[in-house]
Amino acid sequence: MKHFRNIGIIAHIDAGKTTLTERILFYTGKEYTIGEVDQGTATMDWMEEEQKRGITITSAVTTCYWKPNLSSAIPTDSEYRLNIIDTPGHVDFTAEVERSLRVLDGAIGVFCAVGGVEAQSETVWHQANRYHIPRLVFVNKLDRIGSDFFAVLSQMSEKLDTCPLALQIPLGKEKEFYGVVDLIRMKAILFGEAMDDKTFRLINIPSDTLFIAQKYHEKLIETLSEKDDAILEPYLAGREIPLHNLVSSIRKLTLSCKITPVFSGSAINNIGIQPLLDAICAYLPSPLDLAPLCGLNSEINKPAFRKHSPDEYLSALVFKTMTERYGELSYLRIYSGQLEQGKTLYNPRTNKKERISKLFLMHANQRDAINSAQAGEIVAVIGLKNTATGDTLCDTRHPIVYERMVFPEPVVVIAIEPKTSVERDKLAFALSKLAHDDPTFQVKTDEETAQTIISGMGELHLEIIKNRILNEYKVMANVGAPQVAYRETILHSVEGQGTFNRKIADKEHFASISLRIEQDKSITKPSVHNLTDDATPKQFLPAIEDAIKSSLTSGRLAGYPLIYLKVSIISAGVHEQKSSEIAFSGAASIALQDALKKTPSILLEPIMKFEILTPEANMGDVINDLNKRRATIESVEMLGQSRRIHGKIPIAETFGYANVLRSITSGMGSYTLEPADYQPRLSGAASN
Ligand SMILES: Nc1nc2c(ncn2[C@@H]2O[C@H](COP(=O)(O)OP(=O)(O)OP(=O)(O)O)[C@@H](O)[C@H]2O)c(=O)[nH]1
Ligand SMILES: [Mg+2]
Repeated sequence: MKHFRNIGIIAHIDAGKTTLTERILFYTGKEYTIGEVDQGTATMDWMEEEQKRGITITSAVTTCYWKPNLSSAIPTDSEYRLNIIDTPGHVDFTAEVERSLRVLDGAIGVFCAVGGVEAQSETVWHQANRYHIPRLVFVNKLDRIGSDFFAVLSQMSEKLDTCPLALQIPLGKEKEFYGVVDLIRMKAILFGEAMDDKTFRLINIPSDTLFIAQKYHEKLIETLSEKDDAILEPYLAGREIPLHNLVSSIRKLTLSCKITPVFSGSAINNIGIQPLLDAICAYLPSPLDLAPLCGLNSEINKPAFRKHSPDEYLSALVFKTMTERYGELSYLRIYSGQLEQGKTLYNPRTNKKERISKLFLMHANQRDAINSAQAGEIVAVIGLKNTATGDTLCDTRHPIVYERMVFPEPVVVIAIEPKTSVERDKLAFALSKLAHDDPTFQVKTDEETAQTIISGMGELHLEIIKNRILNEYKVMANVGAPQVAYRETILHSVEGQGTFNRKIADKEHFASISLRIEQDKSITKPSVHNLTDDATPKQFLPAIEDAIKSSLTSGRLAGYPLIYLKVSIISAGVHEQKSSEIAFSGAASIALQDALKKTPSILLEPIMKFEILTPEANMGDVINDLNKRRATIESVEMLGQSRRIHGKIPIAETFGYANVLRSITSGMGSYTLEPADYQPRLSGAASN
């Protein structure tokens, strides 16, 4: 396991993640030819929609092997096993990044040398911070006009709460970019020019780069000495620091997230790939470097721990499911123990046993059947019947539940209806499968109009889903225009009472509840809790919670879900014989409706954080147009001849913005949006 590396490739859209991953597949010998995003031949972008659009939509997993050959500081006789997940950069597919980061041990951030640290790179960086994932950065596209490696270093210091440590600097610039300088060994590395040439050469640093290389070498030693006493002491004594001491210091500081080593290259021109592969082995963690996992023993409701070891009881997390024509493929990260084909596992959430009928090692959409797998591996299985993304699977006699990942709420909705009644069942089937696999895609029926409403993270997300329904599931359906997924909240804190006293199937049911609801902007998903420990009998709390949460999915104002709400149970009336889950569930719903009647509700609209890149010449027009769209402009950044505008805008004002920006900037502008928060919508919103 010492030689396992589970890593993700994360960044802003178009930074070159897939292009880099394709090179990794080629250099490690996994693929014999290089797949290109632009030609629709990338192995990792295997979905039809991905190949057509040249963007990644779904995260793809692969396994390859690498024997380090550049760094004499790590043993070169061992082969490292790299399990890699290439993630999408578009914010609409943020769920793919979240679920991948949840099960990965390390990551490579890919930044464009022209765009620098762009919006989505910042977002995924913070996502990775939440999981304390050690990272390396690959500054890509150094062949592009306007590229600036050192500007990216400064942006990393300014925008990301990390200490970037350049372990390389580029050789040459823009079209003349031709290699990298290894600042640890103080050698230049040149790469074979032919596409299929995997060789590289170490030469002395050319004289025109020597001065700056020495400056950054000294900076490297200085930074390490500031953070690591093992380097400080020889540094102060003026002693030469052996190469392996530098490497082990960098490894130690990377694993504790105190520094981020930075590399340079041009994926499309095959520059800088082998040193990056060496660095993955040298600096990113193996599962053995990680702390034991903490979960919950669901039987006794107490914390439980598992070491990252094949000798422990089995535990694994399902991070992705993919519905296929003949069944469901579930992706697992095995944390402890060993898994064999035919084994029966336990899912504590559903309280059901699951049998693994087949086990696979995945390579994008291709699969190799295997008989067994162990702790530290990422595999896919078929045979699970009642297991969803986020579920833990474990040994049947030793239950453990790990923390689930949290996914954001959808912000855009569209109506969809079958063209004929024959298509109705087919549509329902397609929607349920798509929603099962994608936690940020939801399906709802409008109670008044009986229309099917689907919701997702943005226009592109829903467009892809629409195309999959029409092309993959072959359903003939009409799809409406995108509309805002509004929310509601209450204005005042109020109390409500509810009593349930009914005879159902010859059995009396009784319960009463008194509760308080109040607005709390720190809570996006409604939370329910007991005001005092004995406010309700504990065994009925889950039923009460479920009833309240389901009542909150439809507000009184316009039927939108309620958010920013805290519900406190003040007291409950119990009858020894008659109280039941049904009674408490009924009483909770009545009490909630009673409270909601007493306070006005307001409509909330999703506000998006935007980042717009425009040529300097068009900036005035872009800003004038934004002002008409209720946007708030927060700052403008200079990037050579371009300007990057940051701010916030209601999502309703962004539909079709791609065309608007294209026309203002003659196709030169680009933008990204990501959900920020919800703000009151003053009037005329409910009808969109
Ligand atoms: N000039 C230049 N272009 C590159 C380089 N690497 C990638 N590209 C181009 O950048 C575009 C995006 O590359 P991708 O690899 O699809 O980027 P990505 O980060 O995977 O994008 P998403 O998965 O959609 O977020 C493609 O047109 C690539 O050919 C590079 O080193 N130099
Ligand atoms: Mg990609």
